[in-house]
Amino acid sequence: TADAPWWTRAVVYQVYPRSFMDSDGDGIGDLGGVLSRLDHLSDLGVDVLWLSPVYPSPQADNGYDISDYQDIDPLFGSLTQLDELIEALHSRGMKLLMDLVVNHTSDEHPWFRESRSSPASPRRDWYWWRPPRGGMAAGDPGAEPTNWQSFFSGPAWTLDPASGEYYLHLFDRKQPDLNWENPEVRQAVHAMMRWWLDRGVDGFRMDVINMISKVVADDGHLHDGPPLPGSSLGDGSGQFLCGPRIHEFLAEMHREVFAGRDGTFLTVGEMPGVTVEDAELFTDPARAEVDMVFQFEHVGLDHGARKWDIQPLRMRDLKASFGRWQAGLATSGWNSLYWDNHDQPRAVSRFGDDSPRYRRDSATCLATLLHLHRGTPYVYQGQEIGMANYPFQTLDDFSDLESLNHYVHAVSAGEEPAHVLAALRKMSRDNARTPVQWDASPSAGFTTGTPWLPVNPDHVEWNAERQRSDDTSVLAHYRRLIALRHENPVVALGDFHMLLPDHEQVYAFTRSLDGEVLLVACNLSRTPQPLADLLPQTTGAELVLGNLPVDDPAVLAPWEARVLRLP
Ligand code: ISL
Repeated sequence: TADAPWWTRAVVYQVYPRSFMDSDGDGIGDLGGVLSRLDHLSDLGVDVLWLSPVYPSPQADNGYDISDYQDIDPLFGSLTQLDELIEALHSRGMKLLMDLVVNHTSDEHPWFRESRSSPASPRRDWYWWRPPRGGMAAGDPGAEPTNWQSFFSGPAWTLDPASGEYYLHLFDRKQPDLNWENPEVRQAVHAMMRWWLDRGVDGFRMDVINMISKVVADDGHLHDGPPLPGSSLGDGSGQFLCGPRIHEFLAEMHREVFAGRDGTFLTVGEMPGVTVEDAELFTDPARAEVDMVFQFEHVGLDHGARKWDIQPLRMRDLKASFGRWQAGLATSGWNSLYWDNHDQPRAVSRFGDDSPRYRRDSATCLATLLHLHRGTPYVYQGQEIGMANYPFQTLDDFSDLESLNHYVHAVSAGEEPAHVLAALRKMSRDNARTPVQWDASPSAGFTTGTPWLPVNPDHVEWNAERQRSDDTSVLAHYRRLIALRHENPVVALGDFHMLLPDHEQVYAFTRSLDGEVLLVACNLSRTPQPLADLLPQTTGAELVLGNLPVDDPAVLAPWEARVLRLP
């Protein structure tokens, strides 16, 4: 266990800078704000800060559309402040992960401007330019080179009238995909990454990194995907998720950027649709690709093909999924663990119970469950104080382009507006993007100006200041969980074994290492559960950490979580 990498004991905290803390009163969070709240992170005990994008950007997708990889957007501050942040984190023993968004750039990046300027441009081939589908005229309905649907609704291709060719964008039209087949593109990205490491950053969270390799025929042709029900578009994911050269590209990146460097780094690849089998290859240390991946299985269990088709989560599906990932990466590779992030609804509202009675208990129960799994836990800003979904009323309350595009497309395709809005309320990414609730003041201590997204009215009760001095708060519980991982090697490295796989209310498992066995039991319901009957081995076990005062050792109260040491 002594030679296990440092990140097996680490907890990562994600900052979405736009919504974290505003230092200049423009209503948008910034680096000055992050610098002013570092005590919050060191008090919590986290080891790594992952900073969502702060690079110059038109902000079409809140910074995931980058127009300059080697600077800071004035909206967020300056390179000098970024250097200060590196320094301030390092002096507190923390590390900084930058967000690496290189599947696509902004359409306002100089690379794309050059590429678009002419089919003869030396940068033309840095992006995916294709003529209209055979025999069709540019701009005709269905003339897009493939039928792929973009993740943000509509076709994944946009016509450039000047050349009569289309460019590919798996996300928004302002996010053209880079062509990783071109070695110059790869070299430019590697050089940029080295530049950041030389500046002192400690690694990268790699945005949709499993989409950089597309299936390309020898003649350069890209292929259609299966048609989507009720749409003229198709599902292209088979043509670009974990494509044929993905392992090669990541191994090359590792070689070109990290190999032979002094220091301790962390790389985590965001990989929608990745399978356990693929994840094991990506994270096998012997292959030197990435340290861990974000997988998406558990955040897909409560909806159908689209995230907007909401369905109830069945506990046995969650257990089967997490259990498979724990088993699949048990001997080589490593898991990252998360409930939510800036793209997902708030965990307590989605997986817990955000009613006043159970909000605190379910937030701490979910935290215990996740942090006791084997893997590196990620805390998304505000989760540590039990922040919940926002009470959106009308369409005007939403800001995210994914939500707004979906509304327009769904309604024009004949879906009932009230139904579409109901799904947005539950699933919109804006739920995660309201400002962090620092205190009970009118703008929650986030800004002296008008916040870019309204603060949740519940901040009067749910805020960091109030929880800081309360030993029973969600915040205090997170502090204890993080400390437990640091102190106890079983939490970091112990073997995982799922218990009661079919039980719909109790989520239980053991972790064991060198003869020490922890049993974790969580009641994910409002109904008391007969712990001693379900798991007799818990009788007389020592309580290591719980989220509620133990009323009856034989019974798990609603949303109670216990970490027990078995004799
Ligand atoms: O948010 C999603 C679910 O609706 C995903 O499809 C999401 O777009 C996907 O997880 C990729 O996310 C990342 O890349 C996007 C960016 O908008 C997200 O914020 C980012 O996390 C494009 O860069």
